[in-house]
Amino acid sequence: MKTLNVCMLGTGFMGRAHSNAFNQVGHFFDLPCKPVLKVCCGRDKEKLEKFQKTWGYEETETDWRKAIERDDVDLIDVASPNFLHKEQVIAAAKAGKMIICEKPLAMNYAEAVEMAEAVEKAGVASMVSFCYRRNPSISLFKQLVDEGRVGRAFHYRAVYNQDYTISQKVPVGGASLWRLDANVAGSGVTGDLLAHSIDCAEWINGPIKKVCAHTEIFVKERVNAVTGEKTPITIDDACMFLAIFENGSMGTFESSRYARGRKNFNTMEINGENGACYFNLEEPEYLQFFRYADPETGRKVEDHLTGWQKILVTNSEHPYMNRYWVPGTVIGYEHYFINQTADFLLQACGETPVAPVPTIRDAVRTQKVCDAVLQSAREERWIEI
Ligand code: SOE
Repeated sequence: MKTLNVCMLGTGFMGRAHSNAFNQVGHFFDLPCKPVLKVCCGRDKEKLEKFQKTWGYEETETDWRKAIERDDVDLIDVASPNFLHKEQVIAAAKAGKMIICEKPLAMNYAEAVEMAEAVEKAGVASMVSFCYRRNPSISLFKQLVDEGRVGRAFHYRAVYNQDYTISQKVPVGGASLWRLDANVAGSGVTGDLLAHSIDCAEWINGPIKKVCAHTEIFVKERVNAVTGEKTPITIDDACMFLAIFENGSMGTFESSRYARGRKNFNTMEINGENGACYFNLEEPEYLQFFRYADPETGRKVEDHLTGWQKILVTNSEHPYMNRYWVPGTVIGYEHYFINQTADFLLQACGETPVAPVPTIRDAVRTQKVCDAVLQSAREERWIEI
């Protein structure tokens, strides 16, 4: 079988999630090629060596430019902090490598456009890691909408809340808290969390036409984990925005890292003429579906039978589930990464994925909406996308 040598840039949370996916994907999917963990790259030597041993990389490299240019590498996986994405993706494209990039794609829309142009010029396969699309319940959510079971959409609602920055004592910067530093992350919850919500929303309900947002910074200063100095915080800690979709439906989006009690609370709901769907990542194996009318006949479901149905998404007929265990047994967070890696490898090798992957060009669109949200908050007005 053809092998595909992987170079991983980054040894943090996402470096681990992606490495695990490469190790596991061949156990569950019939692939035309076998990923080989060739080299991992990071700046901290000790951490890098531990990472290499844990995930089984053949070699290590501390200079990402050298790693990208290696002749024995086919695929660059950009799992580094956001400010590095642009340079690394463009270098990978110029070197003719396939690219997987973590979200948010870039620090801003202008960077994202440059990246997409470089990738298209090089003609290389790409994917941005919007992993939640590959949760089987969210995939089923999209399937039901595409099958017309929701019908004309009126409302779309997304919430993505966490609570890990409430304490003023949480520092900014360093390996674990770079997401609070505007120079490293680009934006706060808008790029980190709402990018997921926007990606799913547009995938399921079509393009957003305009947005009106408000953002908040609750803790204005934090100690920098590296320098020990007090540093002003400039990223959005919380963001809420209204959206109008091109199909005429109305959207509300809310995200915060100050939602006490919420750890990774990612929900989405659509309400249409024929039905509704609701997903909550705290119960990731379920999709809730309200059937009002049959999409084919238009006939209304009998009154005494209408109500929310809680579908346990573990049957072999459900997206991705025929690759795993028997009905009734659930899969978890790491499987969204395994599923997206399978789709990427299938698509890149000319075979049919379960669902087409979001390319770097697709993610430019998400970045455009994120930028419009932040602009709207700054200028306190509606912004057309
Ligand atoms: C932030 O805490 C974070 O790790 C995001 O960066 C991920 O994209 C999200 O899926 C989980 O939360």
